[in-house]
Amino acid sequence: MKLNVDKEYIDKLLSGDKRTISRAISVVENEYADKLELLKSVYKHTGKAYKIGITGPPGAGKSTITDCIIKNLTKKNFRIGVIAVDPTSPFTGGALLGDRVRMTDSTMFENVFIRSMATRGSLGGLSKNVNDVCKILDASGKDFIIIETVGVGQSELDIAQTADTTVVALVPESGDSVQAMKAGLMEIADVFALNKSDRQGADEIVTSLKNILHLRIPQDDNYEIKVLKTIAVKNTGIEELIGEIFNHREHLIKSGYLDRKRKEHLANEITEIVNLNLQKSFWDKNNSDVLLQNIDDIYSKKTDPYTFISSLTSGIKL
Ligand SMILES: Nc1nc2c(ncn2[C@@H]2O[C@H](COP(=O)(O)OP(=O)(O)OP(=O)(O)O)[C@@H](O)[C@H]2O)c(=O)[nH]1
Ligand SMILES: [Mg+2]
Repeated sequence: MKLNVDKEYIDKLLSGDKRTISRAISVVENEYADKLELLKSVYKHTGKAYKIGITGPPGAGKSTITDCIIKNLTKKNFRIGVIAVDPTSPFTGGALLGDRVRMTDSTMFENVFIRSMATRGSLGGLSKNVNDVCKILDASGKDFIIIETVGVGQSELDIAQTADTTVVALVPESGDSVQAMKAGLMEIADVFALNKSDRQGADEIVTSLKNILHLRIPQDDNYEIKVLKTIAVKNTGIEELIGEIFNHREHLIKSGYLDRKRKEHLANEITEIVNLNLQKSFWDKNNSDVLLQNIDDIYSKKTDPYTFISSLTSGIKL
């Protein structure tokens, strides 16, 4: 796909034209040739959208919550971009976000842009891709960008490196709060949504989450993390959840932490891109071949990994 990244094209993107957004996202996602030129032109138009991350275990109701949030915010005339990372597997009973969200009227259709992104196989590149897609949506005039990721493994930690406010959705049957702690969800949550709280055991989980949060080492920004009960299928508790997201945003802006957080994210993003580029260029065909040719000698102890590494990287400052 070849774009003509001129002023006219950028203006069309900034105006929120859906086809233009869609093509721009394809270009950054698929690493087409125009990608850098596009991102360079877009960068100065970013920073206005507020990014909400929603993560949690498979089937916790993340897409249902996202759907409720979209409906609520579009009623308030906000423009929303949604990125659903690694959309649902057939095992969780979840549905593709795009299928779940019913565009009930034309204003909603006009103001919401949803994109699903597959992550399987794109090792290491997930957060970079999400960041790039965020920039496109941001520049296109969205007030909020919602990023949904399934919290299994690395992706939920990545989301906290992109989002301004991270919502962690848990459910009564996802086990106790100790599990959430083990999965690293405690560290990244700015607010907890205990979804499916129509089911048994909700109050117990809320209490134990709150207890654990009290034991947490106070973070330097001293924000009290709330645990809210939601029943997304009935739109119950969503208004409160959105209220809390807005409170957190207010807190970040007033305290100056939003700028600090975004600068940290930016520095991380740049580090990650440099790392990926270095890695890619180092493991070009030649070095990969040298490793393959020497692996027998290293394995059979004719030489050792460290001597080999020194010779392979000689001339590079490590
Ligand atoms: N009882 C009950 N069911 C719910 C609630 N919220 C969502 N569900 C149901 O839970 C199932 C999974 O919901 P999704 O919103 O697709 O969950 P998800 O977290 O996006 O799932 P994945 O993307 O596959 O991880 C669906 O059948 C929903 O209808 C709730 O509050 N109560
Ligand atoms: Mg989902």
